Amino acid sequence: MKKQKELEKILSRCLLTGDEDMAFEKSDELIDLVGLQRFYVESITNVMSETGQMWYDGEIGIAQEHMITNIVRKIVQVNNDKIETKGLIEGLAVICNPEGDDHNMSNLVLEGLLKIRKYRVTNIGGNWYMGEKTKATNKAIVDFVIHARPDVVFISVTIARYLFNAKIIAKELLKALEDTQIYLGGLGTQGVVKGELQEGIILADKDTLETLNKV
Ligand code: B12
Repeated sequence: MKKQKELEKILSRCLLTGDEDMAFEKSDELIDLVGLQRFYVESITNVMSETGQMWYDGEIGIAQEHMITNIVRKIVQVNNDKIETKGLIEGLAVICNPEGDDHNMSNLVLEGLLKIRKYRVTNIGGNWYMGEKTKATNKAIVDFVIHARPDVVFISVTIARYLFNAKIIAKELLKALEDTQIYLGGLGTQGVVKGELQEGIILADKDTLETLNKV
């Protein structure tokens, strides 16, 4: 635990200075120490929330935050690519964000965690903001997922004001996909209380691995 915290601190420092090579090196050390899954749900989340805090406190600018986000994204993508996906697959998963929400690092992390569990993953997260066309955007997301007929859908919402959109997407998917597990999670769901979601929509646990192990 102490070693993990120390390494996370060094990783944060490498990211702050834009030292990509050292950031990769420290990430590899962390993965050796705690494993890829805990690196994703603990180290990446810790380092990113610390980055957010520094930006919030005015210690770093938005450009520096973007630089850090871009390096971390590379680290997650490189590690996701290393996950072996040979043999029988468990099922198909689609990961998405609601219209308006630009936070998609969680999608990449979830992609890796599902890949480890032998899911074939389609990630349609990205910058879905399309001016005033909220309804059309949500429909595009819903239509895509329905057409894919996945076994599992992960809807990730970070900004609470887009929770409404996420709920609309979940509701539409629930109507059309009888045998699909529909999960709603992310920082934007923190204020959601048990029972608030429509029956059939699963609220992700704060402990992401707890949820992933039940999929
Ligand atoms: C990077 C970042 C950005 C980047 C996003 C880049 C990108 N393409 O992703 C940029 C700069 C674009 C950005 C913009 C904004 N951001 Co921002 N951002 C962050 C930051 C620093 C890191 C987020 C991150 O990548 N975390 C790492 C991932 C892996 O962690 P995670 O998302 O929590 O996911 C974990 C779990 O939640 C879970 N999970 C997530 N979804 C799901 C779904 C399911 C089904 C399951 C099972 C699990 C699960 O899995 C992960 C592993 O455990 C956070 C700070 C923080 N505390 O996180 C702020 C933060 C999220 N942003 C915030 C804000 C306010 C904004 C802006 C509104 C700022 C502004 N004034 O413009 C804009 C909004 C833009 C938009 N329309 O979306 C606030 C959100 C507060 C709130 N909840 O409403 C935060 C918390 C910063 C803060 N302290 O104020 N941001």
